Amino acid sequence: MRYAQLVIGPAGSGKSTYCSAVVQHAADANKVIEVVNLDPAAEYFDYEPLADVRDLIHLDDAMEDDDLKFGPNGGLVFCVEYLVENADWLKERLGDDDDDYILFDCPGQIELYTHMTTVKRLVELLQNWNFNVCAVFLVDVQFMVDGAKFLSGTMAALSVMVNLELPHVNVLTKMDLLSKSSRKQIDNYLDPDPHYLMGEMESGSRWNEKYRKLTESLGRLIDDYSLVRFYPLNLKDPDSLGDLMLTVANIIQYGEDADVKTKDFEEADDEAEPKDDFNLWNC
Ligand SMILES: Nc1nc2c(ncn2[C@@H]2O[C@H](COP(=O)(O)OP(=O)(O)OP(=O)(O)O)[C@@H](O)[C@H]2O)c(=O)[nH]1
Ligand SMILES: [Mg+2]
Repeated sequence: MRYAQLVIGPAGSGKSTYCSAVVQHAADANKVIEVVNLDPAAEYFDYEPLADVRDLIHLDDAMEDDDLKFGPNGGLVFCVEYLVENADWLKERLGDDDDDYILFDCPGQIELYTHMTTVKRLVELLQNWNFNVCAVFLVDVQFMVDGAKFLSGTMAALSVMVNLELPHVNVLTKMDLLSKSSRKQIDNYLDPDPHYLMGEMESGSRWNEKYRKLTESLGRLIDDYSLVRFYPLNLKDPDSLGDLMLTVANIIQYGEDADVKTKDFEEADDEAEPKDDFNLWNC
């Protein structure tokens, strides 16, 4: 079996930063996790990619082509479709190692995940290549700090879950940026009480006044069926990332039947305790 996280979410939600942090966290535990950059418009990330879609197609190729004449958004969708049409390119770069663990750092265009089918087709390819895939949907917590925004972020997460039909973890990123009072507010949402959310939304916009019952029903639906939960991630706290990695590992069954890959570090001390391969994250 092979293991994969499909790292998705809106623009700037922290996908590439998350991938780097996971690679580092794994390396600290003497494990190897690779990252594939699937963002044809990526300008900066600080991991060394196993494969980079820009070697196949770059957003500029789609925008500067005299026949295609795409703008940035259509161009990005075209690039992802082009990748799926040329899946052999990706397959070759992924190799055929058993038990490897790969993060796919995806573009930040939300419609790719909420209702388009291209990413779903990509996932099916990965599954055909023997990958156990978990979607990790990242949302910047700063856009979730009030009842209406939280509900709207929750609905976006739900659309992605319904569209991709994958095992799925929702993550609130950049928790380190929250003030104490905002953190308290988010804590209230994380253990969702629709009445609390509704209370928050009472005052204010015309939308809330006009569609209060609709909002109330949505809040109750999500709560009654435990449809969407968010995991708060603070990258400044190693335990926070460690706990999330364990959750994902359980979902994709990483480590249950695998000889987990370890780096070929030199043995510094003959007396050192042998490493337990199944103690995935030493956390
Ligand atoms: N303080 C803080 N900043 C973060 C965190 N994660 C990401 N950032 C910052 O947020 C910005 C966007 O992060 P990226 O990792 O590039 O986000 P992305 O989702 O890959 O962005 P796109 O690929 O453009 O959609 C960068 O300036 C990061 O340094 C975090 O956990 N804490
Ligand atoms: Mg990125």
